[in-house]
Amino acid sequence: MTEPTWTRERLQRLVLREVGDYRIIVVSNRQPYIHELVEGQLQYAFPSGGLTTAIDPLMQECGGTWVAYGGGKGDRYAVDEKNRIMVPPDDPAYTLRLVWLTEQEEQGYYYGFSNAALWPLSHNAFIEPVFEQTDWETYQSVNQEFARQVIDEIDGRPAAVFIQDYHLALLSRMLREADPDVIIGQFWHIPWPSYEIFRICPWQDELLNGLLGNDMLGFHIGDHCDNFMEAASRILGSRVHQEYSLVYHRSEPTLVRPFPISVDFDQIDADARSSEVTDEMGRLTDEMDLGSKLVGLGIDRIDYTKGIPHRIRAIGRFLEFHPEYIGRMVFIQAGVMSRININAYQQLAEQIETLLEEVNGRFGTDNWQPIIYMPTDLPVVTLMALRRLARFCVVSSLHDGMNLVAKEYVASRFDEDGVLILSPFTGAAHELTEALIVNPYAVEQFAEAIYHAAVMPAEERRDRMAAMRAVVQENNIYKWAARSLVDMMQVGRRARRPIRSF
Ligand code: GDG
Repeated sequence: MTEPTWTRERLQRLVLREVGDYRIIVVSNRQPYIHELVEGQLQYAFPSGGLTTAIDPLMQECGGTWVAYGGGKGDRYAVDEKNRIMVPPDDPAYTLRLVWLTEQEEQGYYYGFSNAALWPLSHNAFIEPVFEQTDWETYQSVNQEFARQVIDEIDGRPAAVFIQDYHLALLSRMLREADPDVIIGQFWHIPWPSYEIFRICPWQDELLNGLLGNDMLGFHIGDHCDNFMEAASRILGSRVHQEYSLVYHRSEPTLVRPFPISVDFDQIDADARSSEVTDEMGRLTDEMDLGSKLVGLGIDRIDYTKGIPHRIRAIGRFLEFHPEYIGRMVFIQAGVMSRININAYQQLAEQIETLLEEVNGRFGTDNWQPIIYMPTDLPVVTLMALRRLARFCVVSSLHDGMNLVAKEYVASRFDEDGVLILSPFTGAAHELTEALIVNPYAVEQFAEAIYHAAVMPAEERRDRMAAMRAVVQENNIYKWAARSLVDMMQVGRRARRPIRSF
C-alpha cells in the first residue's frame, strides 16, 4: 500500500504549526469515554456513533480539552474537582471536561429539540419534527451552560474552539458575545435541509443567527453548504459570496465549506489483520453456521434514517426472485438501539420486528433463518470479524450526512474482497463510486443489487474494492481534521487581524 498524503504524524506537525499558542477545545454533546459503575467498580466504554469515532484520534494528536455532557453513571466518580479527567484511560493524551445536566434538561435538549425536532428536520425520512416550546427553551439554556463551561475552560487565554454537531447550534454566537477573540469553527455532522423544509422550523432565524457566530462552518458535502447558504440569504437576508464560500451576517464573515469526514484507514486496516479478529471469525462461523453461506451485513445505530426496514424487504424480495439462495445465505443486522424513548424510534423497533417475522417466517426453516438480528452493543472485535466475513455490506440510508459504516467496511477489507451496496442518499456515495449504488426505496432494484453482489466475479470485486480502498486511504480522518483545522485557524486569524490605518 502506498502512504497517504495525511498521516497522524503530518497532522501533528501541522497542528503545532497552525495552532501555535492557541489551545484547542472540542465541544460536543457526546463524550468520547463513558464511565460506568459495574458492581462498585469504575469501568469505561466508548460510545458508538460516528462523531466520537472520528474526533478521538484527532484529539489524541493535538492534546487540548474536550468538553462534553457527562452521561455515564460513573462519570462523577471519575473526574477531579474541576470535572476533568485525562483520556484515553490507558494512554492519557488530552483532557475531558464534563458538563452535568439534569434529567429534565437531557429530556428537553437531547431527546426533545435535538432529536425530535432538528434530527428529523435535517433528514429526508418523512418523519415529522416535533417542535415544543419548552424543549426549545431547554435547548437554549443547555447551550448557555456549555458556553459558560467553555469560557471557564478558556480562562482568558488564546483559544480555538471546534464545536461538533446539531446539539450546539447556538453555542458559537454565545461564545462570540462572551469573548470576541476566540476562534470558533463548527462541523455539522448531519445534512442541512433544503430551504423549503428548513423554513418550517419556528426558530429558523435563531438557529441561523446562532450558527453564523462561527468563523467556519463545515458540512460533509457541497449540497448541504448550498442549502445552508440559501437559508441564510433568504431567511436572514445575509450576503452570500458563493465564489468564496462566505456568508456575511452583520458584516461578520463565516466560511461555509464541505469537509467529507472519514475513518482512520490505516488503524482499521491493521486491526482487521489481527489474530484476535481471525479467531473471532472462526468462532462466529461455527456458532452461526456461516461456513458455506453467502454472508451479508448491516451495522447501524437503529435509526429511521438508516433504511433498515427497506433492507429487510429487499432481502425478502431477493429470496423470492432467487429461491436458490434459500438456506444458502445469511444476512446479519448488527447495531445498537438508540433514542428509544422517542416515539418514532419505538415505532421503528416494532416495524423492524414485524418485518423480520414476515421474512424469517416466510423463508426460514427449522435450522436456518435468512436474517439474524443483533440489536446489541457488540464488541469491536466482533464487528470487525463480521466485516471480514461479509461478502456484501448494505448501507441503505434514506438520508445520511456521510456514513462511516461504509468506509469502515472498505478499510477493513485488506483482502480486497467484498461488495458494498450503498444508498445514493449518503455523503459517502459521492466518494465511493465503485460501490453498487442503489435507491433503497426501489425494492426490486435493491433485491437485484443483492443478487449482483452474490454473483459478482472475484476479479470485479477486487477491482472495485481496491479502487474504494485507495479513496478512503487518501481521504482519511487526518485529511478531514487537517483541512478543517487549517481553514478554521486561517479564517479566524484573518478576521481578527488588526486593521492598519494609513
Ligand atoms: C453521524 C451522521 C456521519 C454502529 N453500531 C455499533 C457501532 N456503530 C458505529 C459504526 C460507526 C458509527 O457507529 C456510526 O457512524 P455513522 O456515520 O454510520 O452514523 P451516525 O451515528 O448517524 O453519525 C453520519 C457521522 O455522524 C460522522 O460525521 O457519518 O452521517 O449521521 O463508526 O461502526 N459501534 C459499536 N457497536 C455497535 O453496535 N461499538
